Amino acid sequence: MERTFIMVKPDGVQRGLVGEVIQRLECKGFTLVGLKQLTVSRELAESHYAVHKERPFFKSLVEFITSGPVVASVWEGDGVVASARKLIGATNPLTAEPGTIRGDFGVSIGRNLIHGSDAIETAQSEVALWFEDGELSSWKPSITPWIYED
Ligand code: IDP
Repeated sequence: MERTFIMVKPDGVQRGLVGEVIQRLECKGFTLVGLKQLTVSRELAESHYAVHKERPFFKSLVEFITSGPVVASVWEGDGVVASARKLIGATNPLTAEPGTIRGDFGVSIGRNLIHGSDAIETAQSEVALWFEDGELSSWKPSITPWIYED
């Protein structure tokens, strides 16, 4: 089953949106398989955002992500990577559609509340970067037949 990595960033934690994010993903029908709050080290932040290391906002992004606790999670479900990106909305909250997390709760690109893996391969490497195997639970919710036809 497909998995994705979702992180509520320090602004989302400070604003009390952790429950809202979890609820939206649960209500959609995805399964939570890993969850933890942590304060991110510089090393982890730089690895996570390595693809952006030449961008002008890289330094402030790393400083921001390491500035307070984040809530890291792993979710499972059919098409979860692309679907979670839709639930999250566009990178800039000002242009993100209403009904998306960023569209409903944010106004600034540097405070866009949440991260979600952008592709299946990225999701696999991000899950491995943020979680040990023993921190993830493989389980099948008993409600599964009410979410999937087979
Ligand atoms: P994504 O989070 O929607 O996948 P990316 O382009 O991968 O967007 O950028 C990673 C993160 O870097 C964004 O979520 C945002 O926090 C930050 N970021 C991207 N572009 C800018 C910018 O132009 N100014 C400040 N921060 C930015």
